[in-house]
Amino acid sequence: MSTGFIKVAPEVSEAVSSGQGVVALESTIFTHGLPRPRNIEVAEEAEQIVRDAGAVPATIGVVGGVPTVGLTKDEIVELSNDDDVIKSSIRELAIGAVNRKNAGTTIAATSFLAHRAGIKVFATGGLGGVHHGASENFDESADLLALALNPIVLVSSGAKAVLDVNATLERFESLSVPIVGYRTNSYPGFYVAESGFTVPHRVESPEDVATIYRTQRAMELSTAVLVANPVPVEEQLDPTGLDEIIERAWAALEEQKVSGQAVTPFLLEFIRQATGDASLTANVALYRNNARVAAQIAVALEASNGSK
Ligand code: PSU
Ligand code: MN
Repeated sequence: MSTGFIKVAPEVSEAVSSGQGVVALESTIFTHGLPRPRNIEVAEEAEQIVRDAGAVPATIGVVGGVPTVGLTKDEIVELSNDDDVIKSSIRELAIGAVNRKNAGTTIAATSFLAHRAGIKVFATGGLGGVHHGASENFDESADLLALALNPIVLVSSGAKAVLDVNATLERFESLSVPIVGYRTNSYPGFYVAESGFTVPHRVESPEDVATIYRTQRAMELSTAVLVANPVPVEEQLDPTGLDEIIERAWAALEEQKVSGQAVTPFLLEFIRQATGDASLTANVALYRNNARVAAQIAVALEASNGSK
């Protein structure tokens, strides 16, 4: 199927039209968020987890400038190994028509493309959000506005630890994007189960999420539903010393004058090195867990569709 500007893999378009559960997966996580060769393994494993839970995975990225929903294994490998791969948020999508580059799509771009392809559920690791110092440097991820404009269920483990979590939660409130804790009252802290902030609402099951999503759609709201799913406590990063590492990451960012799209990958990589890969282990663990829960929600959504 082609919608004119995006390419959708046959397996994905068939699953969407026949009412099978489908889960979108982003590609910035493996083009810019994880080191090689782990990135390819994690991308493939996430797809397998979705399949094992009875849904169809649709990894989304840009191949030679073409936004593609449902990357093949070869395309995942190509993007993962491309030294020239760019990071595409929504504003880069049409530029691909000119530069013809491969790109990893962020949560913002992936949400947009998934929704255009009729996919309702999306699993990721950690959300983009408001960076520290945003009142002066205006660094707020495009993920925020995109989640106000693209109705999709997004399963994540909270905003990335390097962000100003309080400001991020305030912005989601302003944008009318609901956040529900998945079997928790705590807003997750990405690498760790708790950020220190609470969520106003909690849900207990994939069916609860499906009901909220369907109700929002019936109301014709354009907003996403954010499902905050914490990393399992036994797999979380040891929080001892984490604050100090994050402080050092910010200092290095300022010293090296990193800005724009490079900020998030820089901070994540700094933390990985400073924790001797422990942050990577936690990142992979939470992503696996999110892929599984997202697939359960996708299946529940289609089951409730069928009974209507
Ligand atoms: N979560 C991760 N690793 C990542 C990202 C999220 O575990 O690499 C990516 C997502 O694609 C997210 C992006 O949309 O970082 C946010 O980047 P920015 O702050 O530049 O908007
Ligand atoms: Mn930014």
